[in-house]
Order: sequence, then C-alpha cells, then structure tokens
Amino acid sequence: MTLDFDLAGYLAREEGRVEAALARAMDGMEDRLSPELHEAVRHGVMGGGKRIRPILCVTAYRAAGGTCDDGIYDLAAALELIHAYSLIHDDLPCMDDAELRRGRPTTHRAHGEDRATVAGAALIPAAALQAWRASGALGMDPEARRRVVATLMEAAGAGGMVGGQWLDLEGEERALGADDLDGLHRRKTGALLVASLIMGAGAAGASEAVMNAMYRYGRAIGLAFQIADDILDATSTAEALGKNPSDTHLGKSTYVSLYGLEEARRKARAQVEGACAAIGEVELEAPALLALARFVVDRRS
Ligand code: GRG
Repeated sequence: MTLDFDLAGYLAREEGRVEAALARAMDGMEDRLSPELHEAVRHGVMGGGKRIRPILCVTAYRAAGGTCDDGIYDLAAALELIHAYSLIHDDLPCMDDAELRRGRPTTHRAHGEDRATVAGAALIPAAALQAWRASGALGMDPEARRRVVATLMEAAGAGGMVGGQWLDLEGEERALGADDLDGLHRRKTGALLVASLIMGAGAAGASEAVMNAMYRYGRAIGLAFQIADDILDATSTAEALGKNPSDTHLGKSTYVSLYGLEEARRKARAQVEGACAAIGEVELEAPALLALARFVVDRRS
C-alpha cells in the first residue's frame, strides 16, 4: 500500500510548511529576547533537521480527519521547540559535549555556553505557550487545549524525555539489559514521538480507538527510531549524520552493543511492522503514516 506513496515529495512539502511555522514562532519570540539570545535560539531551532515530530503530528491530524490545514503547523511547531531545546542542552559540555549538530557547530560552540543554556531553557515555556495559543487558534475547546499542552509537557518532563536523559547519564559505562534499555529510550526518545501523534490526532478530535492506535504506532516507531539511531551511530560517518558518532566514546549501552547489528536491524523492522499493524487494525487510510514508519528505520541521518 505504501509502494505508490511519494514519501520524498511528502517530506519536502511538509518540511517547508514546518519551517514556515517555526519562522513564525521565532518572530513571535523576538521582542522578548535580546538580539544575542534570539540569535542563539534561532541557531538551535532553525538549523535544519528532519522535523519528524511535527511531520508526524500533522500527519496524524489529517489521518484522524483534521481539516484545518494551516493552524495545525503552529501546534506541531511546539514539538520541534521542545526537541530543539533538548538538542541544545544535550550537546552542552556537561552533557555530551558535542561540537557538531546538523552539520553545523552546536549552539554553545557558536554562541557560548551561557547563551546556549538560557536559549534552551527559553524554549520550554515558549513551546507550552505555542501549543496553548495554536490549539486556541484551531478552535479546540478548553479541555482539549489543556490536554494537548499537558501531553507535550508530560512527554518532555521527568516521566518522559528529561527522566530518560537522566537514566541515560546514569547508564554510561554500565552494561544495561534489554528492559532497562527499552525503558530508558521509551522515555528519552519515544515519549515525544508518541506525544506528536497524540497531539495531532487529539487536535482532530479522534475517537478513543484511533487515539489508541496512534499510541501503539507511536510506541513502536519510538523504539524503531532509537534502534535506527544506534545503528547509524555505529555504522555511519559525521559527514552523513551531521554530528559526531558518540555512543562508544561515551560508554553507552546501545541496541547494537546489546544485540549486534543484524538482530538490531531485525528488531527495528519488527517494530515498524507492529506500528503499521496498529494503523491497519482501526482501518485508517493513512499511507503517509505507513511510509513514515518505514522512513524511521530507512533514514540516513
Ligand atoms: C536539562 C541540562 C539538561 C539536559 C537535558 C532533555 C535533554 C537534555 C535531552 C534529551 C535527550 C535527547 C536529545 C533525546 C533525543 C534523542 C534523539 C534521537 C535525537 C535526534 O533526533 P532527530 O534524529 O534529530 O530527529 P534531527 O536533527 O533530525 O531533528
């Protein structure tokens, strides 16, 4: 069913619309930040990347019957603001101490550690405000708006990305078992991917069955995404990835160190099949979601 789907064309179109929404978000922050800090924020947000989280959000929205085509991109941009903050902070000297991100110097290398730290922090409330305002502009009722902001903040917080980051730091130089590795990545990487789908489908007023399918799809592609990330870190180059491979040097347990390359690839494919099955079970006509699930493991960066 996905064979005829023009994923490259779809990604190019969607990326363009996400970029426009992010540019609007950056303009909206300009009068509240000094020019230097605004530049650091822009460096972290506008520096490329696949934009997979907002693209999943708008794709889930449309698959669930959403029709307000422009406004959904402003809601989806809130996910990318959280993602951008996490990358800025993850690259800091006290974290991964990375030089390169998306083929350019990391935010702290380009703008200094103090500005990068504050720029990342500024993006967290900015994302919550972005989600609140965009959900209002979409005409969502107050309870649905509250849920959409709570979904984003819960995924970003201690039970999600930040909690996963801490487990990741604690796990350095230790050999983690399968359950610990899954638990860590369901929080660190998976939670925001799940939130992308739930926010998009929720904004469309999806039924409980569809929300449930989106949740299962998101959980599966979340793990597949991280397995693919570990495989790329082990097999690719800084030039192709736009960042330096770092897992070995940081002493991290990965799906490759735990299972080996071939088994890790098999596990990623199995998660993709599970994700597609979840969509099939509720009979959603969503070729873009099926194609995106495969993209998560076939991507080159
Ligand atoms: C509070 C100091 C402090 C640090 C916390 C929250 C956090 C920093 C880090 C979260 C960890 C993290 C960066 C998770 C995401 C991991 C991941 C797979 C990133 C790559 O995402 P892609 O491939 O990147 O979507 P692009 O560049 O395409 O957007």
